[in-house]
Amino acid sequence: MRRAVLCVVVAVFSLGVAACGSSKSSSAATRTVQVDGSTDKFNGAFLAYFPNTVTVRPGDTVSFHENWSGEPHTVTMGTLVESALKEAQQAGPNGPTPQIDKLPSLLPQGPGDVNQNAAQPCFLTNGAPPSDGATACPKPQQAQPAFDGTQSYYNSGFLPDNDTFTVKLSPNIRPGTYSYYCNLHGPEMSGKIVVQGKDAKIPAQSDVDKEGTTQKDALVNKILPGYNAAKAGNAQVPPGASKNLAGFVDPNTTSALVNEFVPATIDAKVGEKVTWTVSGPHTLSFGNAPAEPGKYITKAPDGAWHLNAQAFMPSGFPPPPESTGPPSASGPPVAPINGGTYDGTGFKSTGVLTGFGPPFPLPSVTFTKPGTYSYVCLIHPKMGGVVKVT
Ligand SMILES: [Cu+2]
Repeated sequence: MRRAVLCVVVAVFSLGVAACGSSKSSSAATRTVQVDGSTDKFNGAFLAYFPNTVTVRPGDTVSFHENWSGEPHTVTMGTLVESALKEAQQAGPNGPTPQIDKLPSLLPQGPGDVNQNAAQPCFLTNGAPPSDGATACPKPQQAQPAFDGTQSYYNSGFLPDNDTFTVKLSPNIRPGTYSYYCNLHGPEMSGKIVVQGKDAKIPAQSDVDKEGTTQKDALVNKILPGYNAAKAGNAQVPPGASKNLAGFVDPNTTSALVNEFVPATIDAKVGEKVTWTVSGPHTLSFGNAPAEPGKYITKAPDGAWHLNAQAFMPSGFPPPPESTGPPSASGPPVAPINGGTYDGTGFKSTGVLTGFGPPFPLPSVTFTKPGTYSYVCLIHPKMGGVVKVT
């Protein structure tokens, strides 16, 4: 009798999901994790999964929902990833990560196309994905297999806007913790699937959502003071840099990027050289662009993903400075890139410039005619600004 009452109580509180007594085991649940995200505080990107840990049971499903910010992501797991992430964690932020380095990355380090071995879905029972970026994994013979925790490589491939990568967990997966990461952004963008026993009670989706929001808000709150200071004209920039910002990154919070030009409107005189400090990866693109902002990766009929190379190449600007390795505090604080003059004719673009520490790229343009010049970043949607020249 007592047991029956308890059964009802449990059923009410868990909406009938939890197992009751020794009756049938729980029915399978789906839990959704957000990939990247947005905030009403600024136009930005989050190199994170929200929440970064999700708890499920064998037979459940984890759905990864992509929120397109212009930063391309994947959800990539498997035993090769597991051991590479463990190594990276032990090595620390600047330590060597040979195992991660051996796994394919969505985009090449320098110029080139999307790497198909990282950008196309790949489900390998054992062995490594092809090392040649032009070669995709063999297509699965059947539908995407359930994830059983023993596959060597299990990769969503590139996730376009609003896409969902659905990971059905095998009923036979062993309880434990399974890690995944974004094969472009590396170990710093990673998350965990915690698999409990098959009769365990797991957090409801509303709790999962709440935790994700809390984690995202924490990132927003860390970056807001610096962003607000920049908006008020008090940007903290290295010596020789400009207070006109193309993007803002807090050095202590690299999982969040502000993708805005600050200030949004720059006033300049004819003949004045206008200079920006680039933080994060951006282009400054004037005139008719070869691609819409954020729409630089497209799928070919054969399933391959391709980069609009023109959108990423400089036009009317010198080539971006060669990267000489990771950002270093001892090097020069800025790298000036003189874009010459512009009178509003034609397409003029810096190409992709990246600043995550010194030397910050410092592109400049001298406007030779009065007018209002709009410009955008071709990587990040809704990242635009105006230079008013009088
Ligand atoms: Cu941008």
